[in-house]
Amino acid sequence: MSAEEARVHAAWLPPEAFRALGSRRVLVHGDGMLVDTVLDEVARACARYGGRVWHSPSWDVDADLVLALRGADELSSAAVEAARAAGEAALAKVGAGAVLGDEGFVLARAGDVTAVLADAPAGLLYGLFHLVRLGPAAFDSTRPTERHRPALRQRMLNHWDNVAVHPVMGQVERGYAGGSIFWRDGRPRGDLARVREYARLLAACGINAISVNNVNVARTEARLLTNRLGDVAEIADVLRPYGIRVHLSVTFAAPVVLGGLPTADPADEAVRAWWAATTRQVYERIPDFGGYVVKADSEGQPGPFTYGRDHADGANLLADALAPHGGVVHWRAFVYNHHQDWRDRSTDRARAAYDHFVPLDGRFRANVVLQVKFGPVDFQVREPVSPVLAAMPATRLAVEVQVTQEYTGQQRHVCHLGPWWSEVLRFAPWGPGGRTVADVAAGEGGGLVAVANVGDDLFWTGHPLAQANLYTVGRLAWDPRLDPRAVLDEWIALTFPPSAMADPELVGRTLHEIMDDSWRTYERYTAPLGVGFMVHPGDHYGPDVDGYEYTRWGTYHFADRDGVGVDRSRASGTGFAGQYPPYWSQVYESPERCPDELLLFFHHVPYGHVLHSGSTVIQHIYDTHFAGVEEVAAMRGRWRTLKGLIDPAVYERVEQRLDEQVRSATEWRDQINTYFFRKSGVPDARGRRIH
Ligand code: GCW
Repeated sequence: MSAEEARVHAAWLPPEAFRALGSRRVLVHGDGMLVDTVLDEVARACARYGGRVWHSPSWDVDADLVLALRGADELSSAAVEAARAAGEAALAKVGAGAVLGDEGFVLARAGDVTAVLADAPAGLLYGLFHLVRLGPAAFDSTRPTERHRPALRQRMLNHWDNVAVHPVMGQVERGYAGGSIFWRDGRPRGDLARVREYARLLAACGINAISVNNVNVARTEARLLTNRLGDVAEIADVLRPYGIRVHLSVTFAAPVVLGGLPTADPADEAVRAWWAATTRQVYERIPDFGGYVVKADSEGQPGPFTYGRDHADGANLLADALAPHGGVVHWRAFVYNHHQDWRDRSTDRARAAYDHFVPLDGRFRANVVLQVKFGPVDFQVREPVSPVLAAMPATRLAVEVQVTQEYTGQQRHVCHLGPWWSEVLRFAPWGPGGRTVADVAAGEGGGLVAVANVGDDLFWTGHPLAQANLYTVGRLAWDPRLDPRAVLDEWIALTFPPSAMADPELVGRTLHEIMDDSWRTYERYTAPLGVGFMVHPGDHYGPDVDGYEYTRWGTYHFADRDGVGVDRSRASGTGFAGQYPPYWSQVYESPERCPDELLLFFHHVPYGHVLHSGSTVIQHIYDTHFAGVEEVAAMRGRWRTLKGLIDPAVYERVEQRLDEQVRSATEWRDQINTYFFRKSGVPDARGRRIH
């Protein structure tokens, strides 16, 4: 182990988290690469904590824990067969049709034995990590039977990692955790042990797919598909034992830039043949390759529009090449005019994904997954849910969220996003009580895709508390109904194991106090009431209220001396509100019914407009910005109570970042408040200092 490896933070898999498991007598039964992974994990834990492990022994053994494949041969061990029978009985009780599938498992108690049964090796691996999460509770004699299956089939991370350092975006586009764990200066980073640790962490929270390069595909990265495929295969080999499939971002222009063809037109036979042949070679090298991720006709990336074709033509071209091998294409719906004239009030970026894609519903091949950003604009701290998610019943849809905190404090601010994603996934686009966004993502075999926040930083994510965002996104993809607070509990108990803490109760309570509401706190001190942006152009960090106001990017707030906000109503605005099914369309259309937090996303209102909260818009802006900074100061105070109680390296890193968060939040408060005071001339009702 190198000195660096020794220092890399263990995140949610410290050895201590394996204590309960590692001190037991464990029997693993079944075969397969992922069963070997289970065995390896158990063996390491047992070596450390004094337990024992057997693999399909032919003699009778006494075990405390049995992890078995249902289809594996009978064993002569009575305890094992009893455990298996208990698992089967438990399954039968859940009812017919209660299948476990490729990734599910059942956990049951048989006498003194805990049994985990699965149909496939991946199920055993997920069962193992479930046991780790449960800790000693997995061995409670009263433990009830549980059956677990992922709600979403595809639980994917997109890395926006560049192979060669990009002159503006660097090694990782929107990366806030150092370099890439895969690439450095044009080459593989060469630390596959670190990639393996990463795979473990991801499997332990339920992620089963990763794309390893940026969706903006430059020259060097394009070649990962062909003559640099070996670099991708090496990563795939390391991820495979943890049940994670590799995907690749490709450029739509690949037939031209790599194949030397004169065109990339989807209707051209030579282009189709090139994609088919190239894809065949990918599968020869990486038999379980997941597929392609494509950003086409978006922010300067090439796409089918060049040839007068639409996005269905483009996506289907790649889907046809992947279909014989079982691959999928994740085609991104993030398509809009990034050369908008700010004077042009008829164009609305929020409308773009719907306008481009909804007319194509029904035309995509079965192995196309349309990847839709959760909101209509761009990963803001508050946006309505994208109406595309309710408008394409004949298309497989994946919801895309951003774990990397581009717009939410860049891993310098604590901003725990679990509650936000949970709100999005639970949102019912057809009205309260109806199907949810999570149902949509589950139903048609789509999934959840998250832009990763990981780099080669020793804490993985820059801000140690941002690890919780990565953990949470995996867990919510596995089960979107989980309470984000409970998920945070899991993360806390794994990362700060109670058995290794002097005062676990204080640590847990303090982390909840700091993190639970931190997303809303961030919302309070940044752009108000859903209006979005107001960030410094380019790097997107810190306030710059008019930074984007007269640019081509379509992200405006339209503040003047009388009011602020974007009129997206049908009656007098861009009509975006009309893209929703009737219930929400009516709610959003009306400034009276529109939820406060989205008011300025949908309406331009006077500063004196009274919110549901009873406050005026201008007073709300002042109040939330003062409150937000106070909350951040309180977070810092709380964190300081943990000094000496947790790993000093974690303590110090977070403390430094909290100092920056206090500074930055103060800057946000003062710029936003001053801006709106100067625009409106309305003083703060409470007479606080505005500059
Ligand atoms: O949020 C924006 C980012 C771009 C990114 C783009 C996208 C990868 O500012 O850096 O490009 O979204 O999602 O494609």
